[in-house]
Amino acid sequence: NSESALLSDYEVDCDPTFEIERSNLTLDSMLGEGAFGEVWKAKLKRDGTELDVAVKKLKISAHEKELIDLVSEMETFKIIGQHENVLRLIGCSTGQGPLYVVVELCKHGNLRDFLRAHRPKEDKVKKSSQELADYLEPRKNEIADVELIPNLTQRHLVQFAWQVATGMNFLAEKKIIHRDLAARNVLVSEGHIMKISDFGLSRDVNTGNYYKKRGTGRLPIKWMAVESLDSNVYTIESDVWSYGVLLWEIMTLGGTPYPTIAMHNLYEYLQNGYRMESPHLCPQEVYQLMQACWQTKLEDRPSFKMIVDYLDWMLTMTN
Ligand code: ACK
Repeated sequence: NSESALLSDYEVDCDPTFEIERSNLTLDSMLGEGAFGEVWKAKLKRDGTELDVAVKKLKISAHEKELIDLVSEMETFKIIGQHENVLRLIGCSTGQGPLYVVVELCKHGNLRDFLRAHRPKEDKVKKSSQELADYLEPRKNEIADVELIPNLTQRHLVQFAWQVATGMNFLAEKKIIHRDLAARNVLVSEGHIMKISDFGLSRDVNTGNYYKKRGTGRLPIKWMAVESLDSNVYTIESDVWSYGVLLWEIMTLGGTPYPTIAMHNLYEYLQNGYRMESPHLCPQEVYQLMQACWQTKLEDRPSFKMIVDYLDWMLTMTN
């Protein structure tokens, strides 16, 4: 199964508004890879200048399923439009050769690893067993381009959370459900701007055209709302639940949610009303927001608009 054979099977439409001439792209180095896809740092020649970009492409090992995922991610990108806190599609190369999806480059990598890079190296503070378990997890290779924020404060963290909520509010207005919101799927670009990414699973609730099962068959269990675990229901409100888990990840500098609970037991815990404790030194107002996001009843959870307003209020109060 070569990529071009797959492409010809599925006839990826050339969309002139987005088409990028393949010869204007130079792939420099690989930023990351999964089983079936790769992300490359690349240069795009455009109007006499060179722009740093990221290129998503499939590996030879990819199947039609992964191609469909990548194509629908691209289509979702196109209908989303532009927002500062949502990863922007620059264009794509369809025509002859493998499909390239070209997006803006986020030089600081994903939010989870970015936060983890800010943890003190030598930690003399006594830790709870939960935090300890989390610390023992191997740290991903440091990303070459990560510029640490000196003296990262709670305020920075709340600002990150505000940015993500703003991007999610924009998606919610467009009736897009993300379905895989997590710190690993938020990218950090120049100036520490948060960009929501990974629309491989997202779905336009108007048309239902963008529904897909997860590529690898793995589900983001620890980010899933109780009703998604229970009956596979995904809504804007289940994205709000995941946002609460992401907020927890932010306030723990990239902690792993429910570190002491095995994935197969999680549903029962949640059903019995168990929720994660407040992270160490987390402002009460932020923990209350997490708890609101984890309400069992969908209608009891705040909307992204309410979350943005609430965080706005917090940032104003602590200015
Ligand atoms: O965690 P990372 O550094 O951030 O490694 C993964 C890898 O590629 C596979 O997804 C990184 N990545 C994905 N999209 C981009 C992008 N637009 N800019 C920079 N890095 C990216 C991601």
